[in-house]
Amino acid sequence: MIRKVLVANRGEIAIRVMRTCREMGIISVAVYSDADRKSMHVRYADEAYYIGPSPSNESYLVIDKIIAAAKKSKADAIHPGYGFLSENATFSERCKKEGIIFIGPDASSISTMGDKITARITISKAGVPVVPGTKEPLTSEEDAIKVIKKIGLPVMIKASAGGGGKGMRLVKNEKDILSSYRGARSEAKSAFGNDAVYVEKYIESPHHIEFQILADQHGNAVHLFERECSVQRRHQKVVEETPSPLMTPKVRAEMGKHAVAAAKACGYHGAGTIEFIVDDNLNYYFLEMNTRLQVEHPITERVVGIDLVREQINIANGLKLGFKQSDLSQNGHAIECRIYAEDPDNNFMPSPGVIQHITEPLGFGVRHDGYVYEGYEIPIYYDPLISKLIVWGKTRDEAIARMKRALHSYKITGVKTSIKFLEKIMNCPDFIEGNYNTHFIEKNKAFLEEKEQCKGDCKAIAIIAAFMDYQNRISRAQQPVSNGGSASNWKMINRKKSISRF
Ligand code: MV4
Repeated sequence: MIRKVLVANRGEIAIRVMRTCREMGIISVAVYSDADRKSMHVRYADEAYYIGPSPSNESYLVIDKIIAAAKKSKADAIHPGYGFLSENATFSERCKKEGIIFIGPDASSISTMGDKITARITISKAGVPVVPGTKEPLTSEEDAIKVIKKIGLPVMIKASAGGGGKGMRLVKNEKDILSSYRGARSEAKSAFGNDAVYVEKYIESPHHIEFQILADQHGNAVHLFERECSVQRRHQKVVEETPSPLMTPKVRAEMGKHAVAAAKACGYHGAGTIEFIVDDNLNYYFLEMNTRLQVEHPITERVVGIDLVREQINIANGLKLGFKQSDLSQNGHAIECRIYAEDPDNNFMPSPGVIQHITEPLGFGVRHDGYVYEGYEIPIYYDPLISKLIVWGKTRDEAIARMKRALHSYKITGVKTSIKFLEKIMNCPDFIEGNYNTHFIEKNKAFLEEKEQCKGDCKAIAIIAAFMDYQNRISRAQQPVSNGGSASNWKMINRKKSISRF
């Protein structure tokens, strides 16, 4: 049984994994780069090991360094989090070879799903609908023209080694076929070292809906329903919710079955996600599978009532799933907002820097998965995600109201954040009506990018007010405490007040 886990990650996800470890009585081990010496995940862990310079290709991505830290710490398992080595088949294989449990799927599942053409073939054999298109790489320029004309424009040319929007080309006109084919191939070659590309019919205005699955090592698999992830900006998710406003019980059950079939088709075990694109008529097609825990997993945890990291660890321990599909249901509604250190008024430029002040949102139905603290400097080297704000409500309307309340009370100074932008999304009529697809942000650009009226003077006044507040706090903190050793002045004052008031 796993008793010590090395978390090969940083930031909020490293802490999120360690929290569950602590609940399970498992010792947690952090690894950290130069930039992360003062990171919260290092403080939270029971032990921490230095793994090198700040750039991730010299630390968090170096398999040998992670393995060396695992051996030194005598960890018996590694949790990869998301990103970094989480979907690296070589890493999964290496852990196995070293006698360390990889908390995730086998190398073969990762490879099958990592190659998008192989994934399409495997998935469609299992009876899951895939986007109409090719199941082989394009072989030549002539082949590209022939195949694309047969499928019919518009199409997307995609890199087989790609995913998440990298190495994709939308082709609308016949005259653009060759340049798009060449562009996609060379982009794929330089990004992935593999220039295999394939073609899919272009689905106009799709929804991105994904299904969470869990599969044990004994052939049992269930789905934990869907997440609606259509609110995206440049292939970066911004808001996720579950249930999807688009979904019906019938389609949900059908897609869930297909998601489970997809997982079984690649011999999967662990937590995974099947992504679908869905059109307005609820036709759905497999897009890709993510063979890791996802950023947005907490909304599923909240609505289904299952700790996904605990399940990952149990599965890695060789335990059978402790529940059947019929035991699972969706309770209420959950929404996640991703808070980035980015400037929405300046094309979402990353805004690294020192956190001067943070007031985290709290209260009923609110979960805040973060890692920053006052005085912490957000490094330039990694993803600028500061935290994830997750709320629950009995209904979607209640969840939206709660998210607005939580965003309103969330204060961060020192770096620019996406909080104001997220508040605008929560106030956007299309979002409130659940009437949106992957074009939501583009379609509502004017509404979402409207600058605040309060600039100039108002901004100056806000700065003065903040400074006065700061001074006030410092002078209060420095006042000597002297109450003659009896009950505190505060209590006496309040007692008098309360007598006069009530
Ligand atoms: C598509 C598509 C339309 N038709 N494939 C973007 C990310 C990658 N996972 C696949 N993506 C898309 N593939 C076909 N055949 C539209 C997108 C797409 C998209 C998908 C999900 C969420 C946001 C998106 C934004 C633009 C394009």
